[in-house]
Amino acid sequence: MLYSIKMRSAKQTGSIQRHISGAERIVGQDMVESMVQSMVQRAFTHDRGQADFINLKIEAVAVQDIVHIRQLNIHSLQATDLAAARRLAIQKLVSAGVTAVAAQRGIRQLAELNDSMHGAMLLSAVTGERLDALALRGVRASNMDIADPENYDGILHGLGLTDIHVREALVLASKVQSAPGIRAELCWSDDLAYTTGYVADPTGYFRIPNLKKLNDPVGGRAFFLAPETDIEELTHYLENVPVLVSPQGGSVAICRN
Ligand code: WAQ
Ligand code: MG
Repeated sequence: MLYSIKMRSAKQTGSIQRHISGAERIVGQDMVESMVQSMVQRAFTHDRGQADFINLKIEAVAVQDIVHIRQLNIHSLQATDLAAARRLAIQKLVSAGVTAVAAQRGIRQLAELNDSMHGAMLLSAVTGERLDALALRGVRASNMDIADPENYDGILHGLGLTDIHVREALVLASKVQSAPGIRAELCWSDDLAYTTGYVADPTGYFRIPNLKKLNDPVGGRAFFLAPETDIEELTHYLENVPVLVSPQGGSVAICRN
């Protein structure tokens, strides 16, 4: 039997409860306890602060419901400052079929957030207009994990990518690109010191350094949708359908722009 474990943690600051960290995995029963332990530890030792509220959910996943997909290939791009990084992100979005206007509007909408969203904005890949009405909640991709963690960790390690941000973001991005109607994703972290973000499209996961200003606590994600995407169907897939991602180490490339 497989179990989905979800953790989210927060900290009360004045009258506001701020998000600290979240994590989710799908693991065999034998791994549930140790996974819970490491998630709790993470909530207590996060650089956004020490959580004073931790929510844990553990539920069985029916094996026959699981969708199996492939991990996106990883590409590491180069950009030496914020402006260059954002130009590069726009370039990648445009090559994924997002219009230049929509790409620019997407970057602006993430950059102008006053506080981190919980999930992602759904944006039109044509106009850049926001399509969901979920404000700071946004749409959360959930119920996904890697199918073969040891192999995956080995692949990432071999690329020098040992940070948990990459590990998790790549699984999320792989699920998102397998969803109906998605053209591309843009993301940067809400973790203060984590400035590398990415653009993903069906052809790969493109890491972009300096996509966020150092020590900026506001992160965000935008999913760019093809015209006439069924938003309800897409949201259901992203939030509820359990997905296991098969690691791919084969065709990793370093791209220089
Ligand atoms: N579904 C949709 N959006 C989400 C989710 C989710 N499950 N989790 C987070 N977000 C949104 C939310 O708006 C956050 O504020 C924002 O993304 C950033 O979340 O290869 O760590 O978890 O080195 O802080 C990129 C790694 C790391 C790049 C991204 O995102 C690399 C990261 P964080
Ligand atoms: Mg974070």
